[in-house]
Amino acid sequence: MTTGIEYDDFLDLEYEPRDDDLVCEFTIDPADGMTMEAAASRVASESSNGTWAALAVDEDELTDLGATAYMIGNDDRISVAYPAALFEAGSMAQILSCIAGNIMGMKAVDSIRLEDCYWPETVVDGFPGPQFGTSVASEKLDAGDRPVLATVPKPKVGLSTDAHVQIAEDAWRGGVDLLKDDENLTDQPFNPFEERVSRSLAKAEELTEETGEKKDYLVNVTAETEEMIRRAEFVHEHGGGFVMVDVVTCGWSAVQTLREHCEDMDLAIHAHRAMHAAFDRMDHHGVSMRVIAQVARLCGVDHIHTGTAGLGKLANEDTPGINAWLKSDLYDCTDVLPVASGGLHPGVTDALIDALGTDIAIQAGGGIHGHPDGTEAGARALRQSVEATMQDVPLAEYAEDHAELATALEKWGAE
Ligand code: CAP
Ligand code: MG
Repeated sequence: MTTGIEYDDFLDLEYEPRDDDLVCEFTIDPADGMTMEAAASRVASESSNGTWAALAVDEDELTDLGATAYMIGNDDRISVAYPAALFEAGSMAQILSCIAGNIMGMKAVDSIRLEDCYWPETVVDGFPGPQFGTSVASEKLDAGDRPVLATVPKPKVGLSTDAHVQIAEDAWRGGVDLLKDDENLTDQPFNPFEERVSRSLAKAEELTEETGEKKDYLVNVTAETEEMIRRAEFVHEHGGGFVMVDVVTCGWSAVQTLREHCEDMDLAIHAHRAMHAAFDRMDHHGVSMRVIAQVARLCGVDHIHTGTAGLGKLANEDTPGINAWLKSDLYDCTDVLPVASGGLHPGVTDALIDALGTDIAIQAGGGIHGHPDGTEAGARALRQSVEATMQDVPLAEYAEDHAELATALEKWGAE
């Protein structure tokens, strides 16, 4: 017997999602003349197994993989439930082609934003998740209960390898745990990858010995996938414990492949997110940072940049607290270490920790290397600002007998 599948078939306000449905919450703005219901059913249809034409299909041949728009709530929110069987196990590319694919450009909506997802066990099981997550603070570093501190040499590109390694040495000696490559520093002739990595990691070992605190390096391995794996192996062979990857620009499938290789090498993955704002900056269209963080977590990153709670230089979605990002009613990613970065300096540390807690990494480039007395003093100032905050002492008071912090506060002020 044949039957027709039409847009209306994808709306059922009585439907109760099953435990193994993948549920997506979207904000939509229906096109002129389109009701919320009509737009919602089109979203569910086009992101699962419907299309614009009513299809006559043989019921015996049809596996029902249709999604159901089952809730139309306040604030233009709709909820859509997708049967887990719609998805290929372990393929983030395939999942996103469904739930954040063609529907982003369909004429039935003037705008549409994927805000949050519930990822059922059956889908989660296809992915590795983080290998270390927040445990890097004590398992791979000696940060203990305080935030992990990282720094990215500036200028972000153009420094010679000599200058890069010198900055690393100064920053580690001053008290940061991690050196980090900038996103546009990979393997350029002025600072080639292998020389930079081997020399910096050798220096990290020296400084670990000298300071008695584990020093390591977030090495940017971002590249074409096979080359990226080769670079990760190079990091491992030279004693590094971390790699950094720009997850949006290099793509989720590449991140998944990297994660697989990192398992064997015990490498933690630091996720930088350049280009995320192309998806999440507009509050009415695209994909929220929350969903990007969920996707990154499933693919297996250990750290992810999540913004600065409004204290830094970059426009972020509202970040009132880490839970708002990494834990929603639908999904919990709090085993991933959130990284606050972008325009940070010692004067905002107390406000930052107040907003985000201590289970974070604080990454500062300009806020360390722009210190009037140089990188080592800048690193000391950042570390002192963390000590003050951990001891509940106001920054200005702590600065009275901590000269580097005093100079930083004078230069950049405090929150
Ligand atoms: C910060 C940074 C980071 C951004 C990423 C930069 O430098 O190195 O890439 O913070 O942003 O290149 O701007 P500064 P986000 O510390 O000198 O500002 O964490 O929001 O993805
Ligand atoms: Mg950067």
